[in-house]
Parts: sequence; structure tokens; C-alpha cells
Amino acid sequence: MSDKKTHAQPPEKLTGIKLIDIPKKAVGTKAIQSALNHVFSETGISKGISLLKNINQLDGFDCPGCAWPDPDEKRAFLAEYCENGAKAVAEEATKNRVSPLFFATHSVQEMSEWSDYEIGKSGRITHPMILREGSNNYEETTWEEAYKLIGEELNYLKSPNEAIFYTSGRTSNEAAFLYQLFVRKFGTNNLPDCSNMCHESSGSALSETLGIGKGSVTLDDFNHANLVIVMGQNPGTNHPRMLTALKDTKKNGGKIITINPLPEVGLMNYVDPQNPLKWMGSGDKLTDLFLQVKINGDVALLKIILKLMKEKEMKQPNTVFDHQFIKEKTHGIDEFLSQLDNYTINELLPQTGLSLEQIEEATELIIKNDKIIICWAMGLTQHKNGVDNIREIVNLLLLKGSIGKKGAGTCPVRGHSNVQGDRTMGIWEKPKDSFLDSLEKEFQFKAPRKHGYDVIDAIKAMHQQKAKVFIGMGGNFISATPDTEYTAEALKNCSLTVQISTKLNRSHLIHGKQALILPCLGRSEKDTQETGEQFVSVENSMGVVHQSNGHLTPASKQLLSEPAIVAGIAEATLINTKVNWSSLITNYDLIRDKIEATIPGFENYNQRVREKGGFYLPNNARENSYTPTSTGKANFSTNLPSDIILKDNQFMMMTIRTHDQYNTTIYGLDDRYRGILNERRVIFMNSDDMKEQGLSKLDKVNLTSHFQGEERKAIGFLVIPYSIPKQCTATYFPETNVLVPLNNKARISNTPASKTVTITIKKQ
Ligand SMILES: Nc1nc2c(c(=O)[nH]1)N[C@H]1C(S)=C(S)[C@@H](COP(=O)(O)OP(=O)(O)OC[C@H]3O[C@@H](n4cnc5c(=O)[nH]c(N)nc54)[C@H](O)[C@@H]3O)O[C@H]1N2
Ligand SMILES: Nc1nc2c(c(=O)[nH]1)N[C@H]1C(S)=C(S)[C@@H](COP(=O)(O)OP(=O)(O)OC[C@H]3O[C@@H](n4cnc5c(=O)[nH]c(N)nc54)[C@H](O)[C@@H]3O)O[C@H]1N2
Ligand SMILES: [Mo]
Repeated sequence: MSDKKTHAQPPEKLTGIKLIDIPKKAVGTKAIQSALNHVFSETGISKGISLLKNINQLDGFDCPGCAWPDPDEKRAFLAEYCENGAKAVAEEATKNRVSPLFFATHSVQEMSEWSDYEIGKSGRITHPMILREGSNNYEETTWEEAYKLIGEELNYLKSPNEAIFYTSGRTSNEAAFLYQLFVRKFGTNNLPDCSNMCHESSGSALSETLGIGKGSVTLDDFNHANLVIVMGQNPGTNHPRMLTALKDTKKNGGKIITINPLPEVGLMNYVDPQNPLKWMGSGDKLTDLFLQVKINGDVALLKIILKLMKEKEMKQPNTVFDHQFIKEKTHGIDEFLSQLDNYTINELLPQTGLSLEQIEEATELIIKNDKIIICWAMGLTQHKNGVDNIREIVNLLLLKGSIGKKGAGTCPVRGHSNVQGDRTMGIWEKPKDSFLDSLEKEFQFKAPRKHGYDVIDAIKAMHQQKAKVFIGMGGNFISATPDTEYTAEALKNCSLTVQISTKLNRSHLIHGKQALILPCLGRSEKDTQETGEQFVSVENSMGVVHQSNGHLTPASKQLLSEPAIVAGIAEATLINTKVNWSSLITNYDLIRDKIEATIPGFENYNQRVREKGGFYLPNNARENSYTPTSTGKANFSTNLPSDIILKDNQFMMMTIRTHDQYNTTIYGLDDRYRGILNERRVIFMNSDDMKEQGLSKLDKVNLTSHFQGEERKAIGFLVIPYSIPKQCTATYFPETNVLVPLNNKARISNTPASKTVTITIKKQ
């Protein structure tokens, strides 16, 4: 092995920034142009057109871009796509190939010096590859040899709990179901997934308060809402098709409040890509009231709103609260109302960075309307009090009776396109007993009951050498997780790391003693098994389960489908398994029959998934029933505002996505909607703060994070003056993951607090 260091972080060198004016609107012609450029340059014109025709059509494949749902019936003529969805499929359909020759030419250490952008652009992996102990280069292997090695390493462990089985959220229902079944038959619940870093706070908060960890609204509810509040979310970039739903709310007379430290372009003005007549104008104004809250000021803000609501209701009874709903459907109102007195508006207000008048205006809108939807994403979940944020949202909706009826409810906007489905299929380190009971019954085995490791605990276990084999079903663990250098040490401690992937990423380069890359089919590709072509199914953010059919020729003949890979590993690992894995994958209907037999809501799965647009899973909150909670009613809760106190020269840093990335996949180096071209190493700052720190535009700075006496450093970022509240800053993920301490995490959900990192900034 060469002595040179392999790099767990992207290189520090700058790429040559260019600043442009921040656009006044999102989507429109520029977006279409950008989408087509990406698609055609990655795939060529004819393949590109065929791709775009098939995204999210009823007989096409599910866009891997995000989990936002498609209209139940109608689909746009050319394609129900968006700029970033088009980029996501172009990444997968790229002409570039990472072949055995490529790996022979480039050592692991050499590739680790490349940027994430360069690594990703290398292309699709074509063959199963092995990195033997002590070697610098991956070599071609066979599927049989790979499975055999995994089986041997897993069976060599003292306990099944020494293995970790990660999942990213693109995995189909069929693959996820087989994977968790294999892992539990092997004997562990160590099934961490990307959800742990994503909407886990939403799941925890919603299960406890409403009895279901998923959102309650459907797409149609946006047509009926009279107020939509969008908190901690940047849909213009991350869920562009959601802007159409917001536009529908406005068209029907509804109002929109946006709560965000940044005036994100997409939420301010938007042009419908499906309406060419409007492409030239300045767009439709979406946000009616923008509250530029400080990072992590949301609980304080919601508490002020709740206090103002209570005050008005006391003064003018029956003008604010929905008493009938509260009485019939909820639990804990008295305690909830009385704890609001523990805080004064004066002490809460500075945490929000807002004026009381602005908050009163928002409260007025909330009081006046009773069909309210609240949407949120990572701006709320990735904080120490991430679960509190969401429970406070639920409190507000409960007071207004704004749930379980048309035009109202909770809308956690999911990230990965099947992250919700994977959870439904049992990818969870804390499975419910009822789920394990039915697995045991159907598959005749004793399922492990001890809860497994989530992402943070998995990293600690590998670091402490309590876990020695890591298998990743998709994703890019080293770049997605916090505390990059610590996590790299953890992975390097493993005896075997296995990545089931479509494309090359940094997790292939930060590895255990031995490593495997198992290349799989992507969503857009044909999946042919013994009985012919197969389709898979996925669940979107609103609980609709539907088909996804790939049409493209696979990137290489060697690729296997995810279900086939799971079956191969299971057969090589489990002795006397009783499940006939290879026959299950001859026809995915057989897997779906097993899902139907074990998971509620999947009755007649094979028939209903073939119906146009799929089917809705049961959702108690949508039906206005809260019986699954511990009290049998919707629970009010008591929540804590931020307890982070910044010293004078300290700043709060949130790590966010650019317009040109999909999590750790970097499509390009621009963040067009924020006026930045060709650079990812930037830090957005308030210009008054810059003055106080003696900093000018484009100064080069180093960042240090501070947590419980520990320091972590990231070198070389350019300062960008930006519209952001004082003492708040923003940088891009994954460049600054090295600054996020592993123990800086949300209470209850254990989600890394990647949006509240305390830093100091020093000029180079
Ligand atoms: N094109 C594209 N699409 C994607 C992804 C992608 O990377 N690229 N990722 C997918 C995934 S997995 C996910 S989870 C989603 C992520 O979707 P988002 O959650 O929209 O993604 P982030 O960039 O993390 O944006 C967080 C937003 O929250 C705001 N914010 C940060 N801190 C706070 C706070 O304390 N309070 C409030 N009110 N706001 C705050 C930020 O300013 C930013 O606008 O998108 C999915 N879709
Ligand atoms: N600092 C900071 N860290 C964060 C976040 C943040 O906002 N800030 N966000 C967090 C969030 S919300 C999430 S969801 C996680 C994301 O964490 P992950 O899901 O682990 O990361 P991705 O970048 O989405 O994974 C990309 C890789 O998945 C593989 N891949 C793509 N498609 C397929 C497929 O169809 N099958 C298989 N098997 N592999 C495929 C490709 O090889 C690609 O390189 O990151 C988290 N990390
Ligand atoms: Mo996510």
C-alpha cells in the first residue's frame, strides 16, 4: 500500500469563482436550457430525448431527483420533469464508464485527490471490483468471488451485530424488502439509512404526536389550502415541481408564508416551465410574507405565534382555536397552554431576528385561515432541537384543527425518491415488534429484537472496532456523514467495506482492509430477469406507491439489479435460509407477494401497482384519526427553543445544497440561484458581520468549529456578502461536513445537527 494519504475530504483548492446577479425568478427558460445542456452532454441527443420522454410518465421510470409526488392523473405532454430531475437522470445515463482499465490506471490514492465533481463525472461503474488487502488499485472480480468473500467475512464475525447494513433512499421497495429480510435473517437490526441524517426528526415528532411518521397531505390539498407555510426548505432547487403546487394554491386565492434565513429565489418568484407563454416575464410572485428568521430561531418564532394566538383566544373566545377538534381529537391542551407562559415574547424575540410586527402579521394570517398546510425540510430537522421544531408545528395545526381535512395538514417534504418507501419496507434500526412478528410468521425464523445502530452509532461502533463489516446499499457514506475525518478512521477500521453503487464516489476510496464495489442497474435502465422484464415500485412523499419502469439499455452487461445482488449475498451468507432467494428474483411479483403478506396496506399489491398512477397507503392522520399514539389522540407537546449561545466572534453555520448538486453528487460548480458560478468553497455572510470582522468580499478565510471544547478546521473559503441574518452563515455540504461534530445532533432522533454548527472565521 502506498504511504500517501487517501483524502476523505474534497481538495482545498479553489476553482475560480465568478459572481453574477442573483436571478429574480426560478425555473423558466434558463432552467430548461440548463437541463437540456446537462442531459445532452452526458448522454447524447437521441438517448437524451428518450430519457426526458420517460421521466415520471405513467409507464416510465420514477425520477430519482426527489420524492415530490406526480399529479394522480394528468401528466404534462413532453415530460413531468424539472431541471434538477433532468440532471439527476443525466448523471445516471452518462456515456462515461469506469471500467477495470480505469481502475488499473488510477490508484485509490490518486482518485482521492480529485474533487467530488471529477470523481462523479468519471461515470458508471461497469464491473464488480475488489481492492485486495495491501493493494493500491481495484481489480476486476466475479460476482461469485465477491459474494463468497462477503459470506465468509460476515460469518467470521463473533456476532451479527458486528456488521452494518446502510441504505440510501433510491433503493426500490422490492430491493429494500429483500435487504432488510436478509439482514434480519442474518441476525441484526443494524440498518442505518440516510433518513437518520434527513427526516428522522420529522418521523420521531410525527409518530409521537399524530401516530404516523409520514406527512398527512396529498397533492390535491394544495388546491384547497388557504395558507401554506414553507419552513426551512429550498424547493426552487431541491423540489422544483413543488413550485407548481404552490402556484396552484395561489391561483385559488391562498397565501404563502416563507420562513427561511435566506430569500431563496425559487420561493420568491417562479415561472412555470410547462407554460411557455410566461417564460419571458419576471415570474409569478409566490411568497406573500417572508420571515427571514435566524438559523434555529424557529421554535422561538412558533412559540411567539402560539402565545399571540392564545392571547387573542383569551380576549375573544372562539375566534382562534378549533375547540371541537381540540376536544374530540387531541390530548394535553391545558398543559400545553400553560407552559407557553414559561417564556416571554421579549426573551424569545432576539432568537428569531424578526420584528414583532412581522410575526403579528404572520399570526393574523394563521388566525384568519383554517385550511393550513405546513411544509418543511432540512432547515428544521437538522438541529439539536429538530424534533421540537416539528412538534411545535403540530401544536399550531392542532390548535387550528388544521389537519385531517381537505386543504390542511403536515407536509414533510422528503428527499430521496424512495426514502419513505424504504422505511415502509422495514429499513429501520428500530423496527416495531408488530413488524418483526409478521416477518417471523411469514418467513419462519426468530427475528432479532435488539435495536440496531443508526448512522451516528454505526460510525462510533466502527471507530471502536465493535463493528467490522460495512455494506452500503447505495449512497456515499463518507461524504454524507458528519465529522469526515473521524468517520474515515471508522471505515478504515473495518475488515471489509462493500459499496453497491451505480457511480464512482468517495466512499469507494475510503475503505476497510478489503473492499468491494458491486455495480448495479439504475432506475432508468431495463431490468431483465428469468421471466422477462421487471418493474420495481416506490413510494413518494405523500404515500402513493407506484411503478417505475426503466427503458434504457444497461450501462454494462455485468450490472445486476439491487434485488439480484441482495439475493446473491444472502445465498452466500445464510445457511439453511428457508427462503428461496434466487426464485424470488425471477419475477418481482413474487417479492411483492411477500411484501403484501407482511406489511399492512399492500393488499392486492401486484394488481393495484399496475393501476394507472398506483395507490395510496393508509394514513391515519389524513383520515383524522390519531388512535396509534400512546394516548389514542393527537398529542400536544412541550418544546425547547435553541439553547446555543454564541460568543461575540462566533457564528452559526448551516450546511446547504447548491443548485448544482444532488447531495454528494456534484453536477457542476455553479449555484446560479445564489449568484455564484464555478466555486463551491464559499461562505455566505451578513455584510455588517463582515465589517465587524474586518472582512471584504472574496477574502479567503479558514473556518473552525467549536463544540464542547473540541475544535475542527476547514481551510480556504471565499467570503460572500449575502442577505442573511446577523451571526448566521451558510456553506455547502459536503465541503464543511468535516466541521460537524459527531455528537452535535438532535435530541430523540439522533439526526446530525448540520444546520447549527458554531464556528469562528479567520482571514488567511
Ligand atoms: N437538486 C437536488 N434536489 C434534492 C437534493 C439535492 O441535493 N439536489 N437532495 C434531496 C434530499 S436527500 C433532501 S433531504 C432534500 C433537501 O431539501 P432542502 O431541505 O430544501 O435542502 P437544503 O439545501 O439542506 O436546504 C435547507 C433550507 O433550509 C434553510 N434553513 C437552514 N437552517 C434553517 C433554520 O434554522 N430555520 C429555517 N426556517 N430554515 C433554515 C436554508 O436556508 C435552506 O433554504 O432535497 C432533495 N432533493
Ligand atoms: N452537512 C450536511 N450533511 C448532510 C446533509 C446536509 O444537509 N448537510 N444532508 C443529509 C441528507 S438529507 C441525506 S439524505 C444524506 C444523503 O446521503 P446518501 O444517500 O448516502 O448520499 P447520496 O449523495 O445521495 O448518494 C449518492 C451515491 O448513490 C449511488 N447511487 C445513485 N443511484 C443509485 C441507485 O439507484 N442504486 C444504488 N445502489 N446506488 C445508487 C451513487 O453511487 C452515488 O454516488 O446526506 C446527509 N448529509
Ligand atoms: Mo435527505
